[in-house]
Parts: sequence; C-alpha cells; structure tokens
Amino acid sequence: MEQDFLPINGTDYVEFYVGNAKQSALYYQYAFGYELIAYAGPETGVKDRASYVLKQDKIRLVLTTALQAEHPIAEHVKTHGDGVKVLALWVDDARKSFEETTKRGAKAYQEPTVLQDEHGEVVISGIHTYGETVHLFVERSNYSGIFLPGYVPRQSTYKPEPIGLKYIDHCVGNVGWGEMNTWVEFYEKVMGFNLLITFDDKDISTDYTALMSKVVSNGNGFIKFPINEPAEGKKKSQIEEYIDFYQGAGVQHLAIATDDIIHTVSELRRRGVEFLEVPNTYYDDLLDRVGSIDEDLQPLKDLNILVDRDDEGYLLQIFTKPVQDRPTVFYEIIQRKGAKSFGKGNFKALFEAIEREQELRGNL
Ligand code: TYF
Ligand code: FE
Repeated sequence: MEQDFLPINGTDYVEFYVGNAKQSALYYQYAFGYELIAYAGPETGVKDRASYVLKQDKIRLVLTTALQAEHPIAEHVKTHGDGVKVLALWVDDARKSFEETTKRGAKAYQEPTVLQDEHGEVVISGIHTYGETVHLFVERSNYSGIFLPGYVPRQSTYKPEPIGLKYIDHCVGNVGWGEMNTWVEFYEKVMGFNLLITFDDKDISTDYTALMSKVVSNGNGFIKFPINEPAEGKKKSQIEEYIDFYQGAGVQHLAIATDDIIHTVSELRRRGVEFLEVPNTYYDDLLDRVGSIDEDLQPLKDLNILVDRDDEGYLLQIFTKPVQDRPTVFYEIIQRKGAKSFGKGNFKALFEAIEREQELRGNL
C-alpha cells in the first residue's frame, strides 16, 4: 500500500461557535457529564472571544462565542446558529499535513503557526472543508499544558460524574444537492482517505426522507466521516431541512462511543436530554432480526435504544433530538460490539422518527 501522506492519530477536539459559550458549557457539564478543564477569554488576555474547553475520556469539546457584534464568530452564529466550526485532527507533523493537503488542492485556512507558552509549543495549521467548516491539524508532541497555549486551566465547582462517553466514533457532514461525490473525492484525493461504504437512496428512503450517504475514513480507521446529501423524495428530505436552517453544508451529527450504552443513555435521559423515539413495535421482532445479544431486551426497549447487526458483530445506537433550536446538530450515542457499520438496519425506523419531528416543526 502507498505510504499514508496524512497520518492522523485521532480527533484532537471539536469546536462549536455558539451564541452563549458560558451557558453551553454548563449544558455539556450538567447534561452530558463533561468536565470543564480550560478557558480563554478577556481575563486571560483574549479580548474578542471566550472559549470553554470540556473533556470526557478522550473527547475534547471547545465552546467559543464572540464578545463583539462585528466579529466573524458572531457572523458565523448569525448565519448557522450554534454549530461545529472546527474538526481538529491530532497529527505528528502539522507543517507536512498542511503541505501535503494544500498541494493536492485543499484551500488554506491557517498557515502553519507555532503557539508557545511555558509548557512548550504546539504547531497548528488548517484547511477548509464543506461549508464553513474547517479541519485544523494539531501537533502537540512538544506540549504539556492543559489544552493549547493561550488557555488557562479552569475548573467548575460542579464536578459531574463522567457518564461513559469515551471517544468520537464518527462525524457526519450534510452537503447540498449533488455535492456528496465532490466531498468524497476531496477526502480521497486531498486527505488520502478511503471510501468505506455507500448508501444510495434505495437503502435509505422512507416515504418522505431521502438521502444518499458515503462514508470515508483515514488510513488507520480512527477518523470516519460519513457525508450525506439530500435525494428527491415525496416530501422534504431531512438533509434539506438541515441545509435550510444551517444555511449551507455543515456537521450534522457527532457519534460518541460508550461501552455501556444502557448506563450512558439512562444518565442522559435522567438529566433531561431528549431522544428520537421509535414505536414499541420496533422491539417485537428485534431478536429475530439481530439474533442473540448480551443485553436484556427490556432496558433497551425502556430507553428506546436501537440495535443492528453486520458480518462482524452488532451495535447499539440512539439519536438525540437537535441540541439547539434550529433543527441542525444532534448526537448519536453508539456502542459497538464487533460491528463496524453504521446501523443500516435502523435507517427506516430512525428516519421515520426524524420525519415525525419534521412534521411537528412544520418542515415536511
Ligand atoms: O452516521 C450514520 O450513517 C448513521 C445513520 O441523517 C444516519 O448514524 C445517517 C443519516 C442521518 C442520520 C443517521
Ligand atoms: Fe451516525
């Protein structure tokens, strides 16, 4: 096999641009069990923005807001609502990552930049991807600080118990009509990713929702990016609804891995996180469809957790409702028991659940 020109160690962090980072940070602490670890803002010499860094196991989220009206972050929030701006990738060489991708056609977002403080240095570079979303390449082998230079450690008096969120399993992008293949080619050619799976509109069209999806992943498989585009259906595709409210392409969902989905989802529900619901009949023939599983059926049914099987094993998954008022970004909680797929067997039930929400919003 050809040498991987863009080796990636994993997801470094995901940064959201939001309207009120202080409140979003508390939401992620209280509802999702993240721990506040770092902060940058006026008190630390950053005058135009405030950023809160949250952590749970391997996951780092950064919530950033603008402090002034005439600010690119404020413009981003005005256009898109709260949403994902940065999918940061952890690399060993941020300069080479920038060179290799820009020479293959990536549009530069940030030239390699060295950030330093008393804990060492980090090299960051960045390229544009779909919509206004960007990838940053973060090289941190010579850094021992809490997050990045410019951030100070910060704790909250509220110390939540972690609820079992482990790492980011995949990040899904929604792109416009006819753009899926363009972005799949971008990940293949510019970033050296491989096409993993294709779902066409026959796999995943219900009466209304129609979409197509292709999954790309990097050399070691740690990074998986499904890309969805709307397809023609009887009524408005859920992808089209997203694009309308996000005003373009962007991150649709982040799938977070747990190794005890019953515990994780019980905790999320107890803290008020809302999930899509499938009808109880989903569970009537579940075991006929997926065969025997380790879990008892009753808690899965009580929590409305979905199950699917592939050649290599099975997976359990569930989807939150959108986590802001615009019907845009949501979360998936996933537990893999051997399965490397994405829950194709659940698409129909899931998309019908999404359609019921679209209907309630008057967007179908
Ligand atoms: O990531 C996936 O492919 C699954 C299924 O709008 C999915 O989580 C695909 C499209 C979508 C919602 C979920
Ligand atoms: Fe997913």
